[in-house]
Amino acid sequence: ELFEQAIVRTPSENFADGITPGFLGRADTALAREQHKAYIRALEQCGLRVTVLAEDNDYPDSCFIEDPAIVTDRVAVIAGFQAPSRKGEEKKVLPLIEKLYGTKIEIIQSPGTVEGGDICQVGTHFFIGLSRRTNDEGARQLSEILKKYGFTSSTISIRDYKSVLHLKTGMSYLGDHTFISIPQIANDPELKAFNRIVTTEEEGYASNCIRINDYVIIPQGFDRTIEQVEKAGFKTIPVPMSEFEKQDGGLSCLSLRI
Ligand code: CIR
Repeated sequence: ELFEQAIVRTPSENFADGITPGFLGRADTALAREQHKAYIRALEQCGLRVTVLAEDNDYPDSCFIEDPAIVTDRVAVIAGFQAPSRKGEEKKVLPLIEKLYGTKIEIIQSPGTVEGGDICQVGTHFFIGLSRRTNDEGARQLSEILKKYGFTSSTISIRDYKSVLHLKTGMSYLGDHTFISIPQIANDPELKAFNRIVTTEEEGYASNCIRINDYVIIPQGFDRTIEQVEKAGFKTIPVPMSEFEKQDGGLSCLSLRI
């Protein structure tokens, strides 16, 4: 699949006040902004046109712009947040989504919740993560919507994996029939038919990476995983992610890719 453009949002002044498990210490907003710039450069290196939305201090987690919407080549789905402090972020991306998708927009309705980080596209199929953030009703609504637009879907539950926030926190599709995932998810029956690159426990964070056109953008410093991905035949662009990792945010989370 070819991508042409990406949407990102600059980390806000109060970025460090977002939801975090706290294990890795307090995030440094200035550094997060530096890292965000490097991320944009990596997207551009992959050939994407990048739209940078202004920081939004109403929502400290708003740079994680993958969560409020699910974008496809046929329809955009406005997500429904489970996380109370993030409810409303979806309204902030709506104007831009309307500009891009016109009437081809669907909305997850309460009590359904779906966060974009739980959605993993593989061609015309979508894996929907059942997580602490995406509930069964949200998944049901999303699968109906996808069906209406000619897509198929299935679910993968990550609710037993306490440290995994969203499905894509622990796995990514790299194209060419290949997944990368943390050890727990690698054995899920849904992934059986694919080639799998499995990270070590220690390098699980690097299982969230993104294939864009000819490259895989992947967190810097996860050398074993980067080597595995390169060995599998992919070209990598490592980018620094430490401040986003502190906020439980994955690399995919920082952009919407269309
Ligand atoms: C949150 O807990 O919602 C944010 N601190 C991080 C969201 C990261 N989203 C993602 O990896 N898809």
